[in-house]
Amino acid sequence: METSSLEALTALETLLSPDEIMIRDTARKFVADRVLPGIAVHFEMQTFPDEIIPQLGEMGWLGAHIHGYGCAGVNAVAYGLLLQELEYGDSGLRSFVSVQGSLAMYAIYRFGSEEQKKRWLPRMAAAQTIGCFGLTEPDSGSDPASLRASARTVSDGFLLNGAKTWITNAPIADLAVVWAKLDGDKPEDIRGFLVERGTPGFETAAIKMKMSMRASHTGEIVLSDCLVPEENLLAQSKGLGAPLACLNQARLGIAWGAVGAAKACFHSTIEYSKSRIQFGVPIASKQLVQDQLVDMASELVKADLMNLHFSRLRDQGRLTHYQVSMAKKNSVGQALRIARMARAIHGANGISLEYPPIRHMLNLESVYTYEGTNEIHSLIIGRALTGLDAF
Ligand code: TGC
Ligand code: FAD
Repeated sequence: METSSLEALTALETLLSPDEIMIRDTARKFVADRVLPGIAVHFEMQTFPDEIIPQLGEMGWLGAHIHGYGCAGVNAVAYGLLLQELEYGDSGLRSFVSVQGSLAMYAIYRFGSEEQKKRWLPRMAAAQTIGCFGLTEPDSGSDPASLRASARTVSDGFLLNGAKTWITNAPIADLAVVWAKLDGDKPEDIRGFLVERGTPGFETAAIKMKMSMRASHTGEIVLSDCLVPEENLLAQSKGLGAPLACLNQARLGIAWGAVGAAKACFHSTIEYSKSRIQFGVPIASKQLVQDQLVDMASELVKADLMNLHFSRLRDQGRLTHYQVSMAKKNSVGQALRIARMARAIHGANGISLEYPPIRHMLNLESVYTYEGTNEIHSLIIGRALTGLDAF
């Protein structure tokens, strides 16, 4: 009987260039060889595979969508395909690459001086400097306009005070992009600052006891009279629009990435349901199981096509931030549904790290919340559709 793989069903390759396919396949092999064999143990032990960080730099995957300054300058589709393959491995790995490239490096690329770009971007692309992006605070999550971190102009620079929490890579970062209000308390006063590890008054601490994103460094940043030199201000960043512009970059990558996590769950479910015998036949021969497989496959095809279309628009400079919200919300919401269905079809084995669904399902709970929660993206799209602010 003729059967079809998910890839054959989507036929995405018919819409990709040879370069895009090459990047995807290279990342796929890397994940199969270097990530999948050990990732479940990392998740269980709550460690990140730090040994692959230099390799991510050697492959040219850090800030891969940035042009110049030692970065690869690939298009939005190739970047998305790369992130999808990485998240097929684990959301923690894609998070590492997103935060380094789409948030920390992009903030410098977009809002930094020529000197700052030349100083930091080549090192960050090569994984010699690890960055993080500090926007969220204990009392300021979905509403970043309310952030309280402050910067005060002093004779030799800026004095930073405040706290950031739930910051990916903070515990290992050499350089933190910190968003704080400069000499005022209004959203328009928000500016980006580069805070180097070792600066007195800059401390980080790891957040433990996570049941999601266990293979990822997550932490807090505390700033206590932290003196940042004048040359470390991202001078072009003014107001809340600056960090939100960085989020536009990362959110599209997350849309692609979440589909990778869901594909890993789907592939495992196809294999498992064909080999698991109950009532004398494979459970895949049951209509209720097939209906779920079809549901999963259809959503994966739709998500790939939406992400591809929106990424082509980005490459043409025509993508809006509410389209980005739609892609993020759709991909992550469907990925989480698919991971939960996959977990259930694996039965009791579905709760074991021997199989990928439970790990992806738990990770996707974070992805559902970060970079704008599922609800916040509804409100962004709703405002675009109606012109009415429901925040
Ligand atoms: P609002 O009045 O809508 O906007 C304020 C100003 O910003 C402009 N703007 C944008 N600019 C660029 N891109 C966007 N997406 C933008 N959205 C808005 C807007 O035009 C305005 O500019 P101006 O010049 O007129 O002042 O602001 P609001 O206060 O009503 O709130 C907007 C809202 C809720 C959409 C926004 O605050 C939001 O997106 N909240 C969610 C917060 C969030 O996503 N945090 C993420 C933290 S980083 C993270 O999670 C990293 S996880 C990484 C990983 O591990 O992978
Ligand atoms: P809240 O904003 O308190 O939201 C709680 C609930 O209320 C949510 O369900 C939300 O949708 C709902 N809600 C809020 N406002 C409304 C409204 N107006 N209408 C309806 N419902 C609403 N942040 C960074 O800055 N940098 C990072 O690198 C980073 N990495 C992260 C890594 C992980 C693993 C996690 C879990 C988070 C990370 N974050 C990071 C933080 C993340 O961006 C925030 O958690 C997110 O923005 C939501 O904020 P909150 O957790 O404070 O939730």
